[in-house]
Amino acid sequence: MLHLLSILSSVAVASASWAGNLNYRSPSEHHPGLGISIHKVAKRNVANATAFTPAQLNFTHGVASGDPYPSSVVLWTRISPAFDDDKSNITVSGYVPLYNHDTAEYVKASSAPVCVNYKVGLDQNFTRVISSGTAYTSSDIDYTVKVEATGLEPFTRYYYQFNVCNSTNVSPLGRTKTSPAISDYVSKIGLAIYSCSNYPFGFFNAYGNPVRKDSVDYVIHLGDYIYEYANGDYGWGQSIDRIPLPDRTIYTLYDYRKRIATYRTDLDLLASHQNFPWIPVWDDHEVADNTYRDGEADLNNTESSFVQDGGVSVDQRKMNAVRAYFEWMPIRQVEMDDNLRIWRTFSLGSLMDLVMLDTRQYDRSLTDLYWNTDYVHALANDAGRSMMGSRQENWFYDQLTSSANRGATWRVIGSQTVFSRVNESVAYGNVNPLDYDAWDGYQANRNRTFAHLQDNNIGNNIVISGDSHASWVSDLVWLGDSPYDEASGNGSIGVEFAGSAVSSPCPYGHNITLTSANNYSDWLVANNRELQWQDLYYRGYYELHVSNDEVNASYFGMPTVVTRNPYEISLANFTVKSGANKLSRPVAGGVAESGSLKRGQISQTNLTHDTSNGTYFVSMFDLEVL
Ligand SMILES: *[C@@H]1O[C@H](CO)[C@@H](O)[C@H](O)[C@H]1NC(C)=O
Ligand SMILES: *[C@@H]1O[C@H](CO)[C@@H](O)[C@H](O)[C@H]1NC(C)=O
Ligand SMILES: *[C@@H]1O[C@H](CO)[C@@H](O)[C@H](O)[C@H]1NC(C)=O
Ligand SMILES: *[C@@H]1O[C@H](CO)[C@@H](O)[C@H](O)[C@H]1NC(C)=O
Ligand SMILES: *[C@@H]1O[C@H](CO)[C@@H](O)[C@H](O)[C@H]1NC(C)=O
Ligand SMILES: *[C@@H]1O[C@H](CO)[C@@H](O)[C@H](O)[C@H]1NC(C)=O
Ligand SMILES: *[C@@H]1O[C@H](CO)[C@@H](O)[C@H](O)[C@H]1NC(C)=O
Ligand SMILES: *[C@@H]1O[C@H](CO)[C@@H](O)[C@H](O)[C@H]1NC(C)=O
Ligand SMILES: *[C@@H]1O[C@H](CO)[C@@H](O)[C@H](O)[C@H]1NC(C)=O
Ligand SMILES: *[C@@H]1O[C@H](CO)[C@@H](O)[C@H](O)[C@H]1NC(C)=O
Ligand SMILES: *[C@@H]1O[C@H](CO)[C@@H](O)[C@H](O)[C@H]1NC(C)=O
Ligand SMILES: CC(=O)N[C@H]1CO[C@H](CO)[C@@H](O)[C@@H]1O
Repeated sequence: MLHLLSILSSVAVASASWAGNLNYRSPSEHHPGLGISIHKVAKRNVANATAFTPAQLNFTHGVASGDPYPSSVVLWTRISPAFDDDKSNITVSGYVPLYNHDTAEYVKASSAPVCVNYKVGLDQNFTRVISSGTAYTSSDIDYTVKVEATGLEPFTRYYYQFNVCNSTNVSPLGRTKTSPAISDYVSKIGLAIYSCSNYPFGFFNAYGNPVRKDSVDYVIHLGDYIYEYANGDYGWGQSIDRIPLPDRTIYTLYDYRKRIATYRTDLDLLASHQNFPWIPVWDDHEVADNTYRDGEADLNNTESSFVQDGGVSVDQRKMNAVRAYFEWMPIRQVEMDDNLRIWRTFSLGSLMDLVMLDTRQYDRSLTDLYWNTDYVHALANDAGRSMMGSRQENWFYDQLTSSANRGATWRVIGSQTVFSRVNESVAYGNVNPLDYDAWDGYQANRNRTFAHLQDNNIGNNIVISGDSHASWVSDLVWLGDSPYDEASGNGSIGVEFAGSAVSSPCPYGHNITLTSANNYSDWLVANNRELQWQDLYYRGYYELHVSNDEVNASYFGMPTVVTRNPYEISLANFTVKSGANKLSRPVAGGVAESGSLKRGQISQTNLTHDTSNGTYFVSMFDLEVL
């Protein structure tokens, strides 16, 4: 208590440390309902501080890092007197009820803030501390801590650790890596790319495998990091002892916090956050199913559900979801004044620019809400439709141009949904054969993207996408506009790698057999000219290894996700040569393990590799740390 008062007696120091926790400004500093008044919180805590002893506090959910820049990186942890999440929420008026964990009541009187130090060093022993600082957290932000460690060197591996101020209560040891400086030459960058991790449908083994192999530099998540459903509505958590809490459809701020916190108990997810910096974006399920700018599929939003806050208008449920996401994810707030902005670019040396889009929450035109599919189908080719909104679209095209102008070898574009046209009439029927919630429902936006690349002669484009729970590898082709030869790949202006789900089930049948899945894949590959390989059966992820001469994509399938295990199967490997703008032929070297490969073989050898095998596994951390 004494130390606490002494820290806070220096107003300047204290407010700097409060502001140092980015979550007090999250997601927007300038809108009362979307941010927290640091001044009020600091004052409240000075008046009635009841300090927790270090022994009462736990680092409940490990550590994480993300959004690497050449000289800084975002570090995250949670240090709390309770494992449970905070039940207080922010109302439009700015009133902050505080939850007292002992009496289980909402009270006005405050608990004391928690003070943490963090340090960053080049080795695990912190022989030399390169960056350090102090930050506060409190119930207002669910006891999360998010700081930016600065003064770092480009493309360098660092270790970091938090501790409760003036105590030996330390967090797990984290490892991270800054990005290369914008014009530096880098020979190779490895990325592990994920989407669609659904807790009650399986263990997140896919997250753990690159940790065990130590095979990449950064982790990309293209969204559906959590799902909003009750287990009974979408999940088989009962059978694998993975019930997502709170076990109901989630709406409130507490609900979203608790749901992310539950996911963040998966040991492989924790290991990935602890070992690699993440660059994530959201898709729809971070809020709800099939969201767009103004609504979602399972709730008809009304005007009164929208919170008006300065120039900002956000649906209340979306606001809760966004707030919890910013509290829990190690990401930056690119632009505090633009609510919901998450789209951003990472320049990774002269090698590549990674352009991360938000084709979902920010400013997407009406989507397929299931009762309006015919209508959205009718609109799908309307010139006015956008997945991003004009502000983000203009920014996107500018990013592509400036990336080419600065001479970055590759442009990697992170999209939530599958970009390429996919005729799925084999599953959907002939009336509405496309997925109108994906880019097929927003053809004008896709055309504008193609036109921009084509008109400005911008090559070496790789689209990465998720959302679909299946793997799709295609030449990037403006069908109907450019002549395309599916055998040679001529006429393509890039490649799309769409990845399967970490654990969300196969879209063609939750417990589909391999034979049945591969039969569907055969149909899809036969009826979509630009689609070169497709697999429905395996849950998994892929790695992208980018060098100046070529990009290699390696797809991995999980033999099973109903147990925690370190096994994986190599499904297919692809190469894109610099300047070729298409998949190298023969695609996948002519052989894939599963699915369907155009002009190629399916081997089905089922060679399962153990990623915990000694030659792969270099772990200095105890994965069972929790
Ligand atoms: C913190 O962790 C310790 C040891 O794991 C446990 O005994 C204690 O109950 C935890 N405290 C809280 C507040 O969760
Ligand atoms: C401090 O606690 C006292 C007694 O519980 C209460 O009356 C007062 O309102 C509190 N002050 C603040 C600023 O919360
Ligand atoms: C860290 O310290 C331990 C024990 O003092 C020592 O065995 C280890 O080699 C050191 N590691 C590094 C990277 O300096
Ligand atoms: C805020 O918390 C109260 C009390 O739990 C709850 O009734 C209300 O629905 C919550 N509102 C939001 C927006 O989360
Ligand atoms: C939303 O409104 C549409 C049109 O009135 C209706 O068909 C649909 O069932 C409603 N959905 C929900 C979830 O209430
Ligand atoms: C989808 O494929 C089927 C079978 O090849 C074809 O009959 C149908 O016209 C296609 N639909 C579209 C929109 O391309
Ligand atoms: C998109 O491009 C295709 C191929 O040129 C064309 O058929 C379609 O009408 C275009 N749609 C829009 C909205 O530009
Ligand atoms: C599918 O598999 C899961 C996990 O093993 C199981 O819980 C579920 O009951 C199965 N569903 C069906 C319809 O067989
Ligand atoms: C992919 O490449 C790796 C490394 O060369 C190899 O071990 C693996 O068998 C390949 N997978 C397939 C399906 O060809
Ligand atoms: C692959 O092999 C494992 C172990 O032999 C087996 O359990 C699994 O069913 C096989 N998977 C397929 C898709 O054949
Ligand atoms: C690695 O795998 C090989 C082949 O299965 C096995 O012979 C070897 O013992 C394994 N090594 C370890 C450390 O598990
Ligand atoms: C006695 C002591 O070590 N006090 C320290 C407690 O922590 C704060 C914040 O890190 C330091 O400023 C004090 O020196």
